[in-house]
Amino acid sequence: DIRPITRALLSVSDKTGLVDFARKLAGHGVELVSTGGTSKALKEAGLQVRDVSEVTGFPEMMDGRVKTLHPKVHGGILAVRADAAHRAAMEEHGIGPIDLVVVNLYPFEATVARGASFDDCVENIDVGGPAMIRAAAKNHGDVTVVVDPSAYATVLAEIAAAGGTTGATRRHLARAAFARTAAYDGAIAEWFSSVEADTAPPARLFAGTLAEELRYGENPHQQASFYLSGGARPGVATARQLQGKSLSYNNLNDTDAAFEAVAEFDPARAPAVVIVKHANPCGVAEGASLVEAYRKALACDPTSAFGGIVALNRTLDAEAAKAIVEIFTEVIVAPDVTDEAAAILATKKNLRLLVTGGLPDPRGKGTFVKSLAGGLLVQSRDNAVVDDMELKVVTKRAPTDAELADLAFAFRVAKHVKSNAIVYAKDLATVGIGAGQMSRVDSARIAARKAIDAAEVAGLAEPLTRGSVVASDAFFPFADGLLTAIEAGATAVIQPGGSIRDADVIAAADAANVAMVFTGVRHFRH
Ligand code: 93A
Repeated sequence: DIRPITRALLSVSDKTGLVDFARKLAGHGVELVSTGGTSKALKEAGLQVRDVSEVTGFPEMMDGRVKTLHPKVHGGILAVRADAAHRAAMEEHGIGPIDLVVVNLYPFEATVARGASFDDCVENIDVGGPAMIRAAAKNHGDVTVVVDPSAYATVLAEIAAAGGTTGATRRHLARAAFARTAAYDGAIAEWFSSVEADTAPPARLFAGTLAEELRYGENPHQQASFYLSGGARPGVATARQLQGKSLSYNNLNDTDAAFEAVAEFDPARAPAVVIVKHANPCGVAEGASLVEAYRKALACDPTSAFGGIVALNRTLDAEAAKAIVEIFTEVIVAPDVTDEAAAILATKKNLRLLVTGGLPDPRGKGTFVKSLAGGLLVQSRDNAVVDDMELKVVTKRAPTDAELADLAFAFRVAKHVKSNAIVYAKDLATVGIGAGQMSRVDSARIAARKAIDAAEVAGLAEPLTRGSVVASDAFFPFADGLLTAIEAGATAVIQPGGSIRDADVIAAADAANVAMVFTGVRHFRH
């Protein structure tokens, strides 16, 4: 299924590699047809080019808005070569075949990015280019379409080897072509919603650019890929990987969870560390140094931390790096890393190290997309932060300052634990985390049980939940979950409140001299 190339239409805004490519095409006897600026560039390089206006019999007009939108162009691209009626139509109307379409579009995204005026952005919406790209991609059975200079070499190599392109390459290029026009239109729609109103729903739901084909998905029998959706937020998508194997689907998912969680902790206040397993934190702590924060986080659940993801809110230093490599860790992610720390990690070849260049703003806006069978769910990012909440003391006893600090800490963590989330904390470190249970009381029990296990590992007389505080991501529907926490040793509680049985829950707290605050804000996460 080799298709020879006799005539190429070149119309590109990004002229990278153009002259060299066109010269080599001409060397293979390909006739070159081109639009204004592209044609000029080729002629200046001494190549023989036919202007598209000569082919169409129309001048380029209306500031270039109409240059290639003509049957002599589109007929030449869309005609099915093996179809006698199509060939007859070509003959009748004097349409010559176009076997190769080389188009890259008006730089709409770059125009928006440089803050150009509304009219400037509109003028940079390409119409003729996408039409040719889509026509060529549709007719990939006969026609080769190239939308990016990175494909020039492949096309030349096939022409040199076989006198034309292979069907597999044409199909692959067609896919890339539709991906490009889809992303282009997505960017335009998104720009319109951004100028319309702050509140307009995102126009572009799944028009990211393919960053990487992943080895597999959550499981080896699932296929997966990783798309970038744009935006300059520091995070896993834009991070630089300094060492280690490429990231798997699960690595990316877990590392994102870890980094978003650690970003809740203002680096100006204290160093903080989050350890994640299966997208849930299994240890979180602030400390006087990163290494102290790491050891405190690790102590929460050292069993689960094995093979985990470690996220830090400050530049990773040598002391912390030494501590982290003491156990098997899959990924480390931090805003930056010192040379000394990087050298320590370099001894662990398989350890993946990501630097992000900064932390995302926990209060920043964003869009979350989740797929369900036959549709997508879209919501704004949970950017509520406990420091902004009006905490209401609902019990007879108010929390002490130390309890209050731990309560805010625990609620910050609970935001990043899958619901139902129960988080025990003491001295700005988690001491028990219950995640993802269908019943809140089970989460409270599991978190307490994990604290008992951690105490055993550490050889402590009693679990660290004694004298701890507890956070719940949503209200306690009954007193039972709270009673479990009190039994485990919690002396103060933070929760949204709002249950019809709040009075029962408050009475249970008062009976145990436990202090409780309501946040009025819920942090479900699923
Ligand atoms: O304004 S357009 O939408 N109308 C057209 O008919 C048309 N044909 C090609 N833009 C059109 N193009 C675009 O012009 C191509 O997609 C390419 O980006 C650009 C190349 O123009 P020049 O060769 O003049 O630099």
